[in-house]
Amino acid sequence: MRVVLVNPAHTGIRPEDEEEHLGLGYLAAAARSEGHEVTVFDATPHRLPPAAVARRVLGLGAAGPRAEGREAGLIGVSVIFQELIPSAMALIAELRRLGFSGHITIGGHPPTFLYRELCRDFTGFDSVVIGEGEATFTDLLRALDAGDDWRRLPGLVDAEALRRRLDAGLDADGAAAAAEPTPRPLVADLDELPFPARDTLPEFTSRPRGAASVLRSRGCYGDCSFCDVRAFYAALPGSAWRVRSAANVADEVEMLMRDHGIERIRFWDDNFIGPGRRGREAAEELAREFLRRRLKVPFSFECRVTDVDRDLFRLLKEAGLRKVFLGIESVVQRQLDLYNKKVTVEDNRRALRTLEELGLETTVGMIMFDPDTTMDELGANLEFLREVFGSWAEVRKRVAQPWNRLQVFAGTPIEKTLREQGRLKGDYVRYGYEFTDPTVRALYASGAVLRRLGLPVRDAMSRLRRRT
Ligand code: B12
Repeated sequence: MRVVLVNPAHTGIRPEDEEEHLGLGYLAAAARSEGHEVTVFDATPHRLPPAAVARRVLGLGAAGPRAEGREAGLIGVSVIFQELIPSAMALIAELRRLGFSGHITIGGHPPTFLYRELCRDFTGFDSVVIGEGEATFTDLLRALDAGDDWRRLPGLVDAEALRRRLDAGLDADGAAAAAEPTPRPLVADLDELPFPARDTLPEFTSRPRGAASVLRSRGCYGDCSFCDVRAFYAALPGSAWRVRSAANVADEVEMLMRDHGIERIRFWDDNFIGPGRRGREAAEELAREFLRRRLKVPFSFECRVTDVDRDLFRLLKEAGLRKVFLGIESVVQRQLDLYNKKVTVEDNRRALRTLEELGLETTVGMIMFDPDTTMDELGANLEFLREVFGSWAEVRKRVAQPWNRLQVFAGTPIEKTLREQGRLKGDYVRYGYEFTDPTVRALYASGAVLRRLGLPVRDAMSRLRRRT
């Protein structure tokens, strides 16, 4: 079957931060391994609006190398960011308006948690793939190709059936329960998955950027209240944290270096260091495999502060580790507890110190604004950042988004908490909440403006302090 996979443009990502969509690369490779003809169109590097993406996918107007869509049996639309739901739905509406009559399926983290709402609020798509997509997607293609019934496949929501039940006036819970998909077990052995089809992502692999994204494991043992990863994998039967063998990862990295001239690797594992001894041993094995093959490829990853272990990280550095992203989030214990980080302020300090001593470049993620943030807490976080990084210029370089506020995503514990407290505002595209402290509210708003002007956060604070 001819298949087109599409990612709507994420215009919120700065061009230098764009990453290849590994999920679509994995799906393309899985479908190809069963003989399907697959193309991928990631609209992010092109920054095209949904209507233009639909025309491009269907080969209307500017006929490019990807004019195959019209004859496709299936178009798959990825929704990995909640804020892209409107673009994805507009794209689907436009595909239908332009006459595409094949199957349209959607998948990703947001649809996994919001399939009921999406079926209630939008038409145009036929099915929703829940959770990890490879096996459900290939089953769907096989069934469509053979003319078999696809509606009751595990891991799949029949969107039309769910809409009918909702229209028939069943209450939302009853309707959902009646059309609940059968869970699809997680991929037990990640080594069995074919490598992401890199030729379907030419915008990235043909760029003279020299860096590629690789996914070595899936799942995280942490349970941070703002993150949906645990719910995404834990909702499905099977071990939520799985890691590829060191040899399998090194094979992919070698291929990227050989076939695509890649010189740097960014591992996008939810948490590079997995749980307990098994997690550490797997990281060690990878380091030893890189050293044994003399890959000498600089790499980066993200992990939890409590994973930073001097001996392990020394070995990883020897194997090529250069850069670590740590989700510090805060040095206020109330916030660390609210985010369920299960770490102390001292754990944060220790991890930063160890990485510094090992000479590893460290960037950190902070969530300084939550609904109950106080001015004193903001001050404590800013002081900490300045103390550990030495200057405000360095803070701006090392902190991914200093003015970050707690974002609420579907499927996360914080979504549930704020809803139960009656504090969740807005709809699922962009949940919001009010700050309790009016000064913090004003500061956040002014900070957003200052940020756009490129002024430092500290100025915003001192100006506001002078005014209050
Ligand atoms: C790499 C990455 C990025 C990259 C961009 C990735 C891209 N392609 O555009 C960068 C670094 C730019 C980024 C940025 C951000 N990210 Co990010 N990112 C990731 C990360 C770590 C890995 C993505 C990945 O490769 N996954 C692995 C593949 C295999 O999984 P997948 O993409 O989900 O695809 C599978 C299934 O979902 C499904 N599927 C997906 N699409 C489709 C489509 C079809 C048709 C089908 C059938 C199935 C299907 O099948 C796939 C194969 O199994 C994920 C975490 C994660 N586990 O996914 C977060 C994640 C996507 N990011 C997230 C967030 C919040 C952000 C930021 C907002 C963070 C921030 N505060 O700055 C920013 C947003 C950008 C901005 N406004 O600046 C959230 C999204 C939550 C949400 N519900 O919206 C995630 C889930 C992390 C989390 N747990 O909270 N991110």
